[in-house]
Amino acid sequence: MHQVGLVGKPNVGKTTFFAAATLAEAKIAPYPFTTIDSNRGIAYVKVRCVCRDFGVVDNPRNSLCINGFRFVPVELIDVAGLVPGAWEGRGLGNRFLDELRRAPVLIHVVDASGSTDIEGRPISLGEHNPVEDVIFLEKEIDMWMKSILKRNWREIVRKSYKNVIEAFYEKLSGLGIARSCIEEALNNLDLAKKKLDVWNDDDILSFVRYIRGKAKPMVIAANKADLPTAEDYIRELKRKFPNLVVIPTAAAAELALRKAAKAKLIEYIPGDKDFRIIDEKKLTEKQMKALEYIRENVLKRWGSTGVQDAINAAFLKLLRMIVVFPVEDENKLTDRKGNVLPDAFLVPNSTTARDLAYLIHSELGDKYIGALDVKTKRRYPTESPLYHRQVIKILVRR
Ligand SMILES: Nc1nc2c(ncn2[C@@H]2O[C@H](COP(=O)(O)OP(=O)(O)O)[C@@H](O)[C@H]2O)c(=O)[nH]1
Ligand SMILES: [Mg+2]
Repeated sequence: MHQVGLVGKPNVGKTTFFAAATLAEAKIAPYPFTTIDSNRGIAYVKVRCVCRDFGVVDNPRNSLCINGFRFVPVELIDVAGLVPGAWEGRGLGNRFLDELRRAPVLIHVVDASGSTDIEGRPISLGEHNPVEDVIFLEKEIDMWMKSILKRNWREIVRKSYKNVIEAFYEKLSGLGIARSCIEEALNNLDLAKKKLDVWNDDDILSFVRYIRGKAKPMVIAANKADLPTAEDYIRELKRKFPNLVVIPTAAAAELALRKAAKAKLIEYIPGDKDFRIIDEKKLTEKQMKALEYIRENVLKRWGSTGVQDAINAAFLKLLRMIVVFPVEDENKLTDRKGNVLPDAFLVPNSTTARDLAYLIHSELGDKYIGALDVKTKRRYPTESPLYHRQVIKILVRR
């Protein structure tokens, strides 16, 4: 399953975000535990389902369909809080960085209200600028990657005589970094022709910076957006980091809404711009006040709690993934067992029908002879990448 890591200093709301995002309406059969363990859980990418386009009622197996929205599971990791100096092993630094190795995309949760200092200690509202946190976290990761290279530098230099990319790849592949990314960094930074013997610290740093930006793209979840000091800081974050995706979030609000929905007190679907109270008599005065606070300070101000948007942005924007719906029967839109639109797959936007066949099953890949675009009922070219929300039938050799 695709992973996304939640990172940031302590007390910004990572665990609250995690709890909210992994509290689902229903559990999905193939994944028996909605929460895998204390810091790994199932969250969802939300896309418009194709069921309404086709006017059918679906029965999903690997995902959920709620009110015409398909929720595709992804694994969310609540990484230990990061404090300055983590790369040198401070705090839970090493654990933090180890978790980070595997995640191809990150959500950096910052306290946009400015009520926690650089190490996450509570301070008064607005006192700390979250822009510093973004700079600090990027630097931590850079320093950590740089330390890995520095530690192995002689070996890398020696191996580079034969093949520079392989020399780096050997040390960086464990962090989920591809050869193509290393090659791109060398070329774009004009380091391809510079012998490794004469690289200085700045060369190494700009190299890892480039790689980190590509291999560990980050959504900034500007959390605690309900608090009055958040608005200005969110504007500043967007201005200072035009290349990052900054999404205002209120994780605590999302958690409260999902809990209320689960308790059947309100109707609310993750990502919605409002909720509906089911029976006012069932709510205590305190609950009513809390819901009203959320409506005024989160939903009306920001359009949603942002939690679902942040997860969506990580996969659909940063990783440029798409969701496709394979079926076996192009008329009934079913699998062999008669399930309508059973599966939704989150895949890179470069995925072809043949790639998808292999993702589903290696045998299916081996027997692939073509594909049918179910919407048009035409053959879909084998070399063409699939498109978002495509319903596709894989044709196989018998
Ligand atoms: N006002 C407000 N407080 C929040 C929000 N999200 C989390 N918090 C609070 O921030 C504190 C730290 O949250 P926690 O999830 O434990 O942070 P972590 O250390 O990053 O995992 C808790 O008191 C939360 O209730 C939010 O959206 N708004
Ligand atoms: Mg936590």
